[in-house]
Amino acid sequence: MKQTNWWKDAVIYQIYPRSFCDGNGDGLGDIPGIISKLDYLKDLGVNCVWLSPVYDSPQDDNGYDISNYRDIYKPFGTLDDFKKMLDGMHKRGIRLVMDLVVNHTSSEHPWFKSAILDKNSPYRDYYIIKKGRKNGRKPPNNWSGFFGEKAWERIGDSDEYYLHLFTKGQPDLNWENPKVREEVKNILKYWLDMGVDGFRCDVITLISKDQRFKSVFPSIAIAGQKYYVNGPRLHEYLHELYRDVYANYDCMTVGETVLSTVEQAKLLVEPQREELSMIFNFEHTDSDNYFGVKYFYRKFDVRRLKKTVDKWQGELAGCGWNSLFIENHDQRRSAGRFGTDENELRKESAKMLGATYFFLQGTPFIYQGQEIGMTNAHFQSIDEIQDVEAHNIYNLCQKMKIIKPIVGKHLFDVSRDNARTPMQWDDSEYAGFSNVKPWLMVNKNKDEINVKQSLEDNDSVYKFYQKIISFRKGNEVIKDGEYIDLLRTHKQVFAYKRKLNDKEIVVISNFANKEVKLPVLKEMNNFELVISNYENNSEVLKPYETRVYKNY
Ligand code: TEU
Repeated sequence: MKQTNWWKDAVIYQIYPRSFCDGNGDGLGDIPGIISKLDYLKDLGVNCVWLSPVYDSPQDDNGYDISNYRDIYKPFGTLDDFKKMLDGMHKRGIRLVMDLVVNHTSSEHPWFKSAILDKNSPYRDYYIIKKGRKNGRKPPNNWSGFFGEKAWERIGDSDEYYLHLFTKGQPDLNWENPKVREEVKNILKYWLDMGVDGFRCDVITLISKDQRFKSVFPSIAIAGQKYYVNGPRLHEYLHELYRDVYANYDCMTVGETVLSTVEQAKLLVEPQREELSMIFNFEHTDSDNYFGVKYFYRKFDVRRLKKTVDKWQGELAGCGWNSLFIENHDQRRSAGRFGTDENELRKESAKMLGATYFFLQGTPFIYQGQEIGMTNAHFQSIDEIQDVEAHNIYNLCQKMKIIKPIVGKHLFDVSRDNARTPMQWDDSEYAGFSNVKPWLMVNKNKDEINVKQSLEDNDSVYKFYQKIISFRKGNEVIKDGEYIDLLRTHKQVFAYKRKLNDKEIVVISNFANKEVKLPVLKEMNNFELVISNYENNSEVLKPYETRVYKNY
């Protein structure tokens, strides 16, 4: 099958189905709700959707725990609804990328149920089940997972344990078993044959585990990562999926590569290696924390962000493809994080962030609500939060007196639920998301920040996103041009150039809430100012001002 690489021209919109739109009045978003908003997506200008999981699931981790890979979670709709949605997207020129969660299943998956019920079950070897140490009294090793839990759970009162790098309800699959890999390939084919255009591959760098299962020097979280992140057979497995499945479809894959270095990531995306189309790297999301741990808050400094962006843009040039994002369902909202979400400059800041990442080399992703400048929820108590990760870490902090003051209230500010509050469609009681009380609280600012208002206001963040999307479309300089960093050491300005032959685009953004005089702006006189968030073209950049220039 000819690979057209359509994804290099895509602008991808992420939908978190639970929080997008409730079509059947149960307080939970669903597929009919998404169908009712397809024209909205088309008008925004995106041409692809990444849909977070809609498969059948007990929802311990909001669908990232799948109990049936071939059916839809009932409260979200039916397979027929799904097909209708897919068809509606394709009719509007929008492709669909599904979430593929195959590092683990749900503990409610029939494979797992059979595996733990019966030692002779053919599914026993689908999972990673090992004898514990000390006659089963201690787990097989001291690994811990991502959500503040130990990585092993004892099976009843037997001497055996199963591995789960996320919650107990998310047992890890045993990719060493060729049958598991065949199952995964069949799942991929099932959806691709239905017409789906690709996959966002959840925690894909965790699928291969070092089979020695050795203990490590103890640490609070993610102990053992050197044995399960970028494991020994990762590349072999991914290439196998490519060879047996992806190569036969004009599809794309984007791998979630938590904790990967740029060198490791490169190996996943070099086209001749035939593994993944692109990857999500997270290094830039660590520009406001210490040690890559989001709970260890550190004041955001744009120089750290620039350094990371320069690195990934430079290293992948010519040998891989970047994915570009500033928000997703696991990250808090960007305006109050890398800019401000305080009312006065909230809009300017959201627009500035949009323009800054949108013209880098790679494929941009927009997370639902980002295009109207939705902000963090400002949770006041753990009871307002639903997310299993936040609850686990909260409980861990209660137990560990040293950690408690370090994490403190910050736990609420970094909680994933900040990004998961219901999409704000209008200013009605439940923000037009639902007509009953939603599963998670609506942000208090729904009267000021909502889609209805954004469509009426010519100066809205939404209208700005329409502009940047349309400027990107078909623009070869943005797609293929070289990335050149400018003003590298500047304390508050992020600036770069994209260059293809004689054509140049320059982006200059002020990341601070104060003006800055930039003599270099004089040199921009022979450029055309194509996009900006202020009516102003002087040598001074206003707070959170952004300007995009071109010379052709
Ligand atoms: O996230 C993987 C992941 O590493 C996260 O646990 C991340 O470290 C954390 O969310 C940061 O707060 C993926 C999905 O995106 C996430 O929603 C799932 O919970 C997780 O995998 C398990 O499937």
